[in-house]
Amino acid sequence: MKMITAIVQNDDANKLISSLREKGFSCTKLSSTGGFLSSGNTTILSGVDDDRVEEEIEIIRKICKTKKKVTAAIPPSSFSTVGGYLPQTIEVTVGGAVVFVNSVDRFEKI
Ligand code: 2BA
Repeated sequence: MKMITAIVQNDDANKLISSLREKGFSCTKLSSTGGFLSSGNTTILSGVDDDRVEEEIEIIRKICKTKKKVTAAIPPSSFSTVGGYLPQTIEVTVGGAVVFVNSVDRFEKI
């Protein structure tokens, strides 16, 4: 078994969860915050049999699209050091999804 951890944009999360459930994948949705932009995103945890990992990743790939976000050239988390200075903005490409696949040593429902 593997644990898929997918960090996705909030806009994509509900559609992704519905699609995963339709195909029989179990998942848990967590509210999370990106370290760079300090804005909300969604982390989805999904335990999946080894032979279905690629199928789940394909669903994530299909639904989670890249997006452009405009942020301060100095990320929001360091605003307090800037004082009255208005920082320049930069455009960053976020997502579609950041996906980690880890092996699960043991899985039990008790
Ligand atoms: P954030 O950390 O808020 O990053 C949002 C986007 O900002 C990133 O999109 C990337 O395009 C850009 N970015 C991040 N760090 C940067 C930097 N030092 N300089 C310039 N641009 C930077 P994604 O790469 O698609 O990441 C989306 C979200 O996924 C991240 O939100 C973070 O929550 C998570 N993430 C990405 N890589 C990760 C990792 N290695 N470990 C854990 N979480 C990760």
